[in-house]
Amino acid sequence: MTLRFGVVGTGAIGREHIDRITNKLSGGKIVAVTDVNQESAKQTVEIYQLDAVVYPDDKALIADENVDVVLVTSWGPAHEATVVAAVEAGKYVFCEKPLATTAEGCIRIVEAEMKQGKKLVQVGFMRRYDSGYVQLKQVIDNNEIGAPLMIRAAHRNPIVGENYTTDMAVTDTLIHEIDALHWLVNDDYKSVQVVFPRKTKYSHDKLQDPQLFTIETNSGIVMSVEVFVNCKYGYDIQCEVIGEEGIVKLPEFSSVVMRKDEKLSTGILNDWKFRFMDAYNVEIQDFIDSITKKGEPEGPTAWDGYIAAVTSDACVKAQQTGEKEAITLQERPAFYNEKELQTV
Ligand code: NAI
Ligand code: ISE
Repeated sequence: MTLRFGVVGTGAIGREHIDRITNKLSGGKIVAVTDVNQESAKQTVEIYQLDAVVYPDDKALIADENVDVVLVTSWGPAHEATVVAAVEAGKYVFCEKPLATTAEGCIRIVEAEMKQGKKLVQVGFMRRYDSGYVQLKQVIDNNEIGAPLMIRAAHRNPIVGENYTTDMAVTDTLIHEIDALHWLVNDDYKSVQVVFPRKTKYSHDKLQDPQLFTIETNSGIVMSVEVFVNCKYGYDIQCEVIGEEGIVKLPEFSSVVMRKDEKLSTGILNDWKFRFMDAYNVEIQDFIDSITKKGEPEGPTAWDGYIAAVTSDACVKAQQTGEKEAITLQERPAFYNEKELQTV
């Protein structure tokens, strides 16, 4: 069986996913595309030599009976409407982060999905498929370092554009840690506080950079997460979990070690595309395989999208108030209890 994908949004990551589904993975095929920029949609069909219909909008694409899965890679604010419409039409959905830009929007998706009586939606939190994070999770789940007490993490991008603002450090960037860290320790968040250190000269008026988030979980684990998006030197993701019996750290991305000019050096990547290339491949292959074999996606759920949205709102509020802000989730519906927080 081949899953037939319709893609909404043919920008950077939309094209990356089209390329991997078409040329790298198995069991999926792109049969339809759309973009508010119709030229981009048409170009994408040409570049990847797709046998796909170009639709004027997401509604027309969702209505195509040849589309089994809607791949949502448009801008964040457009996600909710597309996901709700696709779920109501009974289609599977793979949605890039954020699932929706508000917690209320995520709840609307959750309700639409529960009405269909089965899981249809997976959110693109690819860190859960990165081999380093998977190893960290195994160590924690096997109780090898005892109870986790603290986490030190960093999300560093070499540079961001002029349109990247202070809140985007949360909604665009920290959101990956927000998802990955509660999944790692299997605990929900309780509160967050933000500190702004001295600002780098490479930032601009509308961006406080770097930022330091202190996030506490219900069991009392304290996580210190740095977001620094003009760090200059590369794309660098760090995570260290300090437990009662030991410490475990995300492996460095593997790279050759060079001896040259009286120096010993290893490269650092400069883009998320390269750092998480394998994770994106595993993530989408797993999405295809679990639907094909089990009839449901098994990765991060719409409820995980909701947790991320609530936490992200609290983090943005904490940026504004400087105070410790509560992170309060609704009760998890039983629908999302089964097979929750999956590993690969
Ligand atoms: P982009 O700006 O390169 O592409 C977005 C495309 O969506 C554009 O071509 C735009 O014209 C189109 N679009 C916007 N609204 C639309 C609508 N209502 N209907 C149809 N098309 C629409 O952005 P990029 O970087 O590809 O990001 C897309 C999404 O993927 C964002 O939500 C972003 O946060 C997420 N993302 C996730 C990453 C990850 O690591 N998981 C990495 C990069 C992006
Ligand atoms: C981007 O949208 C992503 O999702 C990347 O994974 C992240 O590292 C980057 O900061 C975001 O802008």
